[in-house]
Amino acid sequence: MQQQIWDAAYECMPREELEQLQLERLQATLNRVHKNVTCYRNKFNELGIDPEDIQSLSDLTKLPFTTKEDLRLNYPYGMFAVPLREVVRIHSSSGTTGKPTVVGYTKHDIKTWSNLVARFMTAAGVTHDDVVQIAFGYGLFTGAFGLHYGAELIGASVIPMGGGNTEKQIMIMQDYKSTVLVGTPSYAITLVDRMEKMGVDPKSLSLKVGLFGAEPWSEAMRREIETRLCISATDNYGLSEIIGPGVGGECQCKRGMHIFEDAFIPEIIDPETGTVLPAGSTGELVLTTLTKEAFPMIRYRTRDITSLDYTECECGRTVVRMKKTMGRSDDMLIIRGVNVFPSQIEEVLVAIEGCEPHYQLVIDRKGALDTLEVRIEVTENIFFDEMKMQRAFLEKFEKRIESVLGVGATVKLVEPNSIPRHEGKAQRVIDNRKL
Ligand code: DLL
Repeated sequence: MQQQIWDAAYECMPREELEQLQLERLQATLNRVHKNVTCYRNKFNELGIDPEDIQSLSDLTKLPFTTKEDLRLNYPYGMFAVPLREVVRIHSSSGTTGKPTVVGYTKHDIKTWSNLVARFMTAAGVTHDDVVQIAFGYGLFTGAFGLHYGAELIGASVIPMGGGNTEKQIMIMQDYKSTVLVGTPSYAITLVDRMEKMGVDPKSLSLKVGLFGAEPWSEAMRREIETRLCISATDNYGLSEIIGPGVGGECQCKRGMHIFEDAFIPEIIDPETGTVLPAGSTGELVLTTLTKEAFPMIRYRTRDITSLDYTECECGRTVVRMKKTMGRSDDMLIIRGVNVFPSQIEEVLVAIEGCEPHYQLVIDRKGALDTLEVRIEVTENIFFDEMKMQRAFLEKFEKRIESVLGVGATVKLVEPNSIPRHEGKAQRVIDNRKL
């Protein structure tokens, strides 16, 4: 498949050359963090590691992991590798509990970031002829600014719409002839639901591509978005601690998200033991940054569960692809001894007419027994249906959920839009057992 490539020199680099570049950049990064970041210096010293000891990429495993806890302990600026006067931007992660993590960018980091985002936007099919509507919230969250910079660098026309305001989004989409929609996949569903209610035919719009990310979504949800919105829907991945969006994204082959390996080294570890797993295994993604100045991260544990595919992609890019993430290792729930990923519910929901892929799991403990309640947003028709119909609907659900998850659950139907969203991301789990 003939596809545009933004930065072919890096995206299509032969692996041997790429690994040499990674090693040089890794060594430079290690020298800088050892010199400028007390947390890293202390950790390296404790293990008796000197940056000089890292002579090959396989030596990476000698280095300690960095976790969210390290960032919390060094709140707010303790992990910065440059003086604050060189930092031109501060963002913060969207966690819902405790202190947020604070991340910084130098002028050069903003350039790097824009370039990385331009790469995955180009891979998804965005060009300078496009009109890009950004439906992420502008603010401390990295989503809107990141995509905004990438689209501007490509030379597209950017509409900085921001999050929410669904009817206005639709009006702008119609009047300004937006061709690209950027946001969370769950917001794409909210938009298309509202369009249906307003009698707006998605075919009458100019939209052709959707760039969705910031939360897990299944292939079934992709199919639903693509058919209902009549667009090509692509996935992109990132996290504030690493750079925000721009770690990776799908090309038009949609067989995994290309990780830009000249800027990041990905590893997959066993989340229980920390051991690096062989290529192709599923485990927790660990990332090391190679080009960041203000906020370098060494072996950061993302908690996201995925696997890496090093085979060459049809698009011509040689960089590795990560699979859609299954969920987070810290989201994995053990309910009555069974491992449950909240995202498993989504596949069930998308297959049943009348419900939205918006759900929440509430776990409690009654005596020694864990209980699971699954709250599901349903369309208004079903919500206001007769009790008898609702009962039949609920029973169907409970059966399917039990067969997919392997544990029984009580299903509760809730009104559209009643599950809280944080930065547009739905809050999927409430675990009352920990309280
Ligand atoms: O969500 C950065 C971002 C913005 C990525 C816009 C893509 C688009 P945080 O708020 O720090 O940063 O949240 C990072 O969100 O560790 C994943 O658990 C989850 N996440 C991000 N992208 C995806 C994705 C931004 N495509 C956390 N699929 C990450 C699944 C995702 N989960």
